[in-house]
Amino acid sequence: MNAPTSLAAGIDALVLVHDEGAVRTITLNRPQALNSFTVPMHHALREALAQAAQTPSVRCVVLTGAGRAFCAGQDLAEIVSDSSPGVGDLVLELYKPLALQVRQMPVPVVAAVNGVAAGAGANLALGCDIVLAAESASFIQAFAKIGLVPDCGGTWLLPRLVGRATALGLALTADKLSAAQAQQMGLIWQCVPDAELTGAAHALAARLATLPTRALVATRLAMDGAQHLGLDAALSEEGRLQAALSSAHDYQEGVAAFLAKRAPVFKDR
Ligand code: T3D
Repeated sequence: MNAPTSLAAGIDALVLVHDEGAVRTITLNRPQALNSFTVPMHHALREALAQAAQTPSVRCVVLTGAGRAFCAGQDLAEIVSDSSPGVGDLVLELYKPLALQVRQMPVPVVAAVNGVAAGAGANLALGCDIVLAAESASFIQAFAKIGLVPDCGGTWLLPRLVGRATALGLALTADKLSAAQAQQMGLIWQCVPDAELTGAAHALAARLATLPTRALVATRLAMDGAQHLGLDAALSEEGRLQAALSSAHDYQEGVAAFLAKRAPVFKDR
């Protein structure tokens, strides 16, 4: 893979963007502070995600961190500075829209967790569609240590990923969880050897990029939406989605390719 290229003047040091084929890799880039979030880094990441969403050639995004960490959550030095907007405003005005933006991306998002993911950094990763982590990576719901509740979607995500008992265990103890433990409890998709993380994440993303993007994203949205529905309503929603998807190119192509015993070429986004 080539060296990442910067996104744009003004925000270039904080988030790096690199395209390889249809896969866009977005790298959080404040390694000196373990890629913890400042207000400018929030803006840079949100802009990078928006640009990926608007670029038709991008069919999958990989989110990772520079250096030895994925992301250590909120920059705690910034929060105590005079210019900080305050904790409540930060969460509502920055973490909430970021978590929603990831969940509403029009392409799959793969987290490649290269090192420690703490606080909002952990929940940013866990909000992605598929989470791969290096063996040496770890996940910490660090909020309890500083007197906060899990944010960036943590209260919603954790019980859904691992159930109430484990979610509360993770959140109340703020214990460090290894990537292997995270995989074992179903918090993440896969833990891989450190040296293989970048290659594995890119191979997975490249594979997702060849699949019917619109159906993949509809699957994520349907599963999220079904959390609020009874079985009857979820079944109806599945029918509505299949009706909409089956009139699109990719369904016609998938069926035609199967019948012709050839590889499909999907293009809807
Ligand atoms: O505004 C709000 O607070 C609301 C929003 C909340 C969202 C949240 O994310 S709350 C949770 C915030 N994050 C944390 O509490 C995690 C704090 N960091 C740590 O507990 C540890 O750094 C780690 C467990 C993540 C890693 O430990 P270790 O031993 O590998 O590294 P280290 O030595 O602690 O950190 C290395 C450097 O990164 C160090 O700087 P230095 O001394 O080399 O100049 C450290 O201060 C800096 N760093 C790490 N995390 C943060 C940070 N600087 C600012 N903010 C951080 N979150």
